[in-house]
Amino acid sequence: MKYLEANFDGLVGPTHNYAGLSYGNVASKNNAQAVSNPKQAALQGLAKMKALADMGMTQGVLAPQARPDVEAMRKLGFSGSDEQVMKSAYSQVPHIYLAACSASSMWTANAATVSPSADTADNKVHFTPANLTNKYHRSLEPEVTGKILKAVFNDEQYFEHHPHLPDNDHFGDEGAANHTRFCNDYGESGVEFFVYGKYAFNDSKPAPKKFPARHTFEASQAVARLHKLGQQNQVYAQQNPGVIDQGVFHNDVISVGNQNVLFYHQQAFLDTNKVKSDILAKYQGDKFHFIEVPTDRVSVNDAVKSYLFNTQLISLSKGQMTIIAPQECQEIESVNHYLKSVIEADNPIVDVKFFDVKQSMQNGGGPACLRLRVALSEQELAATNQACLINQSKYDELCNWVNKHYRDRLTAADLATLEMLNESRTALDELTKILNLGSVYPFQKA
Ligand code: SUG
Repeated sequence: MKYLEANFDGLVGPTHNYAGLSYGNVASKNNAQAVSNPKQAALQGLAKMKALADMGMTQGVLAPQARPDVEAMRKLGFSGSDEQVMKSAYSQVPHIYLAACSASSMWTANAATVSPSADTADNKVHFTPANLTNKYHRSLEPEVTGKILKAVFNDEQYFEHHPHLPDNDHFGDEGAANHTRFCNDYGESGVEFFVYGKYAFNDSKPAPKKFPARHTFEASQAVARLHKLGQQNQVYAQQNPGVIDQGVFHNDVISVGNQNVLFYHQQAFLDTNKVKSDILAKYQGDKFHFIEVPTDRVSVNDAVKSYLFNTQLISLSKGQMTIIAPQECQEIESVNHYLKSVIEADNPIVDVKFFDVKQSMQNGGGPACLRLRVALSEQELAATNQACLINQSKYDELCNWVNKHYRDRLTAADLATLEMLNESRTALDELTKILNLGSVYPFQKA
């Protein structure tokens, strides 16, 4: 049977804005209060999806969350009509109100951890939405993320959906941003590589000092248990706390893997030699390539600015991989130079393609943040909600939908208006029909 890797990108929501919500994420902090362009952001994302579909990849789309999240403000004690709740929350606690308006669900690498059926004891594809407890604005996502995933992968014969882990820092889980899978063919049993920032139940272990480690070892282990992974399918590695303190808030900002390649920065892991030997001890397949980028070629600072590692490493044919990079990688000399040398070197990476995802990049989200990888068999793909797959007509339909509903300029004050709430709900209600999702948003229950 044929297996493939599908990418499910997050559609940027109509409230996309820059609120400086993510302490430890340098771009988010640096662009706080910039005026955003949600229309351009959504179209940039759709253009990337369409380009990958045109390259022959299976490309899906995940709906955004409903924002502003008025119910979240009610839970904090604001009352009255929707408009009264929005206005009083915005005037009394603007920073908290803006968190409830974030379009951060666009970064679907943080939506969930996914284990393909080739790795799981019951041969089902397992999904666990990430709890994203470390940031309030992101902790509002998992409930609806779970509903959207169930509406996309909606066949119990093939797909197993778990609730998100306990909402507590001890089990901080950032999903696939800290999870990669190595395998020979996508349908063969693989090595799932779980990277965590700290131990929650062991204070004697190293941890970052300045910025938070959002993801714990204990969370990774819990997900592996829920997904019924065999011992041979799991490898764990601690992120280097020193790079978290330099703005590497997820592992996918400092390393990326695919099939028989791990492309990573010299400083990515606490113990690189152990990472290599642990992977090699369990990986079964063609020659494995560790492509280590030395600090004297690309500094951690340039890696964070360019998002060299927040690139998608995709296989377009057997043994030949292409890097999907943000334009910023072309603009930073050391990185552009390095990418040229990687293509020429003896490894599976043969090409690099650059994309303009600047609206997302300014909030710390590169091409890899925008996608959730789901390895599927042909049968599993056939059981997937077909209305969520990108082809020419779905792309056209979604672009028209964006052009009809989205603004091209959005400020913080706009987010506290009833017009914004109504616009967003009207757009998303229509989207659930385009994507055949049923009712996934709390406002649709009313
Ligand atoms: O969680 N930024 C996101 C970026 C997520 C990137 N994802 C991966 N690396 N996989 C975050 O920090 C900023 C929102 C704001 O400041 O308005 C934000 O949430």
